[in-house]
Amino acid sequence: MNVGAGAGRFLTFEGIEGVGKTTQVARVASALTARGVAHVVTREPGGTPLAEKIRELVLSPREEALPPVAELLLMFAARGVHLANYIEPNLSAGRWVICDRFTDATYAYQGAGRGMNMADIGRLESLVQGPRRPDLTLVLDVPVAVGLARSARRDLGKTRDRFERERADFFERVRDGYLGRARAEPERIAVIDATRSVDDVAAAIVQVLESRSWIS
Ligand code: Z5A
Repeated sequence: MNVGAGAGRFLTFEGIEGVGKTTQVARVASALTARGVAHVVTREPGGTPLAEKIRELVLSPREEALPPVAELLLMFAARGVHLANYIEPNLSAGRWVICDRFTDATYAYQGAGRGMNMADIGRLESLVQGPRRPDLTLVLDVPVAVGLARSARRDLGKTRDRFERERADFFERVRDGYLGRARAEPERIAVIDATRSVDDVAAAIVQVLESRSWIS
């Protein structure tokens, strides 16, 4: 769904673990604040009190296995809540929504990573989202070893969640999944080389927004 004049824009950030999404979401939010652009920042899975409960269910390691199909359905259950109760009302009010992960993560993690059927994911996407898609998705890209090293440094001594316990080959499939989606939808998805410094990555993202004349 493309936004009309005056409506909020829907921006999503994607990438494997540790690429710097959270860091860059904060930077883009500052850039929008500096330009007087009304916006909210949110994340998936989660973003509302109820959707955050689902996040806790999906991410917490526990003894009983969470089968991939249940993981997939929980991602979309959280998304349905988040869209109805937070994303759509903010877009309707004219605010930009900056979201740390969205449905491209489902294609990359549950599809490319876990091997769930892409057509099934597409059906759930239509069911839950109707025509709503991000206006722009920024895939922050680094080699898997770089992302994992960054998150290991950040999380030293902390308990790792269900995804952080995955091995490098899982994240290689996820990264390939993102890059494949970017090749298939180059107008919506911009790949940003995130091996550079935080400032350089932030500047590259602002440049993408300026090149679309969304900000100046
Ligand atoms: N998931 C899914 O499977 N399916 C779905 O549909 C959705 C999600 C929506 C949620 O995790 C998990 O849910 C996610 C996929 C799954 N699991 N994984 N993996 P999350 O989004 O909450 O957390 P995350 O994806 O693991 O992100 P992260 O580890 O928090 O990383 P990040 O936000 O991309 O990075 P960061 O915290 O901004 O930076 C990491 C560290 O690197 C930190 O110390 C920074 O200071 C540093 N950093 C950042 N940028 C740089 C640069 N440019 N140079 C050097 N160092 C840097």
